Amino acid sequence: LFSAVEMAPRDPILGLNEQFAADTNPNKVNLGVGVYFDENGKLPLLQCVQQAEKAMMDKPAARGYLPIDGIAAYDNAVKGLVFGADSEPVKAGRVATVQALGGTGGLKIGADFLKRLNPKAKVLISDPSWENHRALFTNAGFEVGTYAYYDAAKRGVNFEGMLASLRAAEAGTIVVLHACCHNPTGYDITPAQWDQVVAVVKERGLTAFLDMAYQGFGHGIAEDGAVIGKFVAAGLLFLVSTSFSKSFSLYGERVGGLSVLCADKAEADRVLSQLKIVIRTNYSNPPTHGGAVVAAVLNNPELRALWEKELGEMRVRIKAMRQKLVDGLKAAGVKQDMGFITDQIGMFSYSGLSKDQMVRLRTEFGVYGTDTGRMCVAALNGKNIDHVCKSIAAVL
Ligand code: PLP
Ligand code: TYF
Repeated sequence: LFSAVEMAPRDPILGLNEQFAADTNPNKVNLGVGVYFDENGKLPLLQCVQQAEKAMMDKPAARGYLPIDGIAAYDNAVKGLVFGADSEPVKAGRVATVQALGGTGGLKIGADFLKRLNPKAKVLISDPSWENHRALFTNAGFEVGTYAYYDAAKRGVNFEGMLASLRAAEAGTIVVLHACCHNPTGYDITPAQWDQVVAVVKERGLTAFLDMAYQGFGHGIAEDGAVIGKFVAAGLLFLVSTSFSKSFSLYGERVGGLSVLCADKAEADRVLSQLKIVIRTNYSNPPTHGGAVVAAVLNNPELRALWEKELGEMRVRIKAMRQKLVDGLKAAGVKQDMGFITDQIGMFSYSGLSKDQMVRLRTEFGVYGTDTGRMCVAALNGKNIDHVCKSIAAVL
């Protein structure tokens, strides 16, 4: 029955983890996968999460099935975070939000829903993008193309190219946009450039699908969320996927969501009913624990303040590591200006290193990044940074 099944290629990023685990180099550093590690190189368990979990343990609850669209208090908290609790769309009840299995789950529910709605639509992702964007939308049945984004020579965004790609897209094209902290490049567009993107999306009748996997890792929770307000203000209807994997350090709990902004409440009710069919026919309903923890934190003022503080600390530490990387590379003898690393934002740095250099980093020095030159600066710390700087200097 399965004799003709071929071996599928490994995920280029998650596959690196296996290679890293097998590496016996005592100085090895994993800058491959996008995971935040603290100053001690440990995956943090946030205090706000621990406190919410303690409170839950004190009052143990049975675990029946959740509603198909998840915990209501969770969905409301997601709406508040994405659109603002007092925003017009939330107050008008025109946002349909469902709990999803991480940000990936939110993207997949959205993709399946859009495929039913407009089967002929094409999808555009940034060039480059998180590789799973292409795979996920392709598997949902879409033809996936790219819009211009990264300019390697300039070390930044090819914004004119981006606008030109969007202007050339057919009406109805689904455009996947990184709301903040672009993965993999680390280069975001400015608020003024977002205004121009919003205008083109509106003019050309495109469908924006905002992927918000790093809210709070850029400039702040509200600052990173402000891009959503721009689409709302333009009167657009669009989709937003949310991930709490990074912002709550709850990677394995698979907590995320999908929000669809509709014209009015009646439309949102109809859209929600369709999202529920997508969910029901895939996995029936989401798991309880992660959503309950995030809802408990976001809906309790003290825990929420603690979360904002802890998220702020992660954000600030990543920025400090970027500066240390720039300084350390200089001290290690790198002649070229590496200052672009502090222009980038979020968890990643597109280092500009070639595939050969990345392979050397891995095999000779135990420093793991992706072949494309992406490094997760959120995994740097005071102990591993010297080794990373010296290793990069050696391959440059
Ligand atoms: N979208 C982007 C741009 C990401 O980098 C990630 C990374 O994890 C995701 C979505 C998926 O998030 P999750 O792990 O919550 O599924
Ligand atoms: O880009 C990253 O490293 C994270 C984690 O298939 C990730 O977004 C990577 C690959 C993948 C799922 C998650």
